[in-house]
Amino acid sequence: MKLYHFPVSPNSRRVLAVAYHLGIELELETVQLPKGEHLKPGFIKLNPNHKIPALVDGDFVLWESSAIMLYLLSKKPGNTLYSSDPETQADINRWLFWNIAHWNSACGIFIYEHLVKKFLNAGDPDPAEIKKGEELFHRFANVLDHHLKDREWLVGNHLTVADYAVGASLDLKEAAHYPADQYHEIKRWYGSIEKLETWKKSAPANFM
Ligand SMILES: N[C@@H](CCC(=O)N[C@@H](CS)C(=O)NCC(=O)O)C(=O)O
Repeated sequence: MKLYHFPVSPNSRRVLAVAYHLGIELELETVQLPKGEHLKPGFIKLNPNHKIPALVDGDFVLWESSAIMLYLLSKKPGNTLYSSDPETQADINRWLFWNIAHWNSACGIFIYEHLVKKFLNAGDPDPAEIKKGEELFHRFANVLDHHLKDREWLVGNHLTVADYAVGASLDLKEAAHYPADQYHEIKRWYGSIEKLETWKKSAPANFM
């Protein structure tokens, strides 16, 4: 299986970490976003949204990081990152959807304003966008921080794909200036993710 990715992207990293965790070897193809490689016809054919990550498994092409993680999990039945219990499964899925719909999007505003714009020479962060980002970030960080009280992991009592999914959105929290200082439970939990060998292995070699 081949993963088209950009190493610095949290959307790529969550997939990579899950693949390492499952012991699935992926052929990696870097799509240089700063050079616009995701806009070239060859890549658009794979993902018309021109977004990484994208996975190619024979004739099957899959995009969206959460869908890719679930596909990888389905290749390793009985793995501990997912569950066959319907309630636990639904709970994990809840966090995967929440992440893409709310959390990742809130974090993405800071990534775009503080990092991507620099690489595109697109000017300084827009104060109105940062304000919108702060409102969204605090709204959802409060939910996450509250949920994590007295819990080691997001679902049940062991690491699941939900931790990789939601945690990856925090990957660029310092570089992109997330307003995250006050969220102590999130900090503690993310610290546990940072200690995982699979997480360390999925880190980009260079920042950009
Ligand atoms: N919801 C998508 C988000 C993917 C995404 O936003 N990827 C960014 C990099 S972090 C991208 O490729 N952006 C290029 C573009 O939008 O043109 C996923 O989970 O895979």
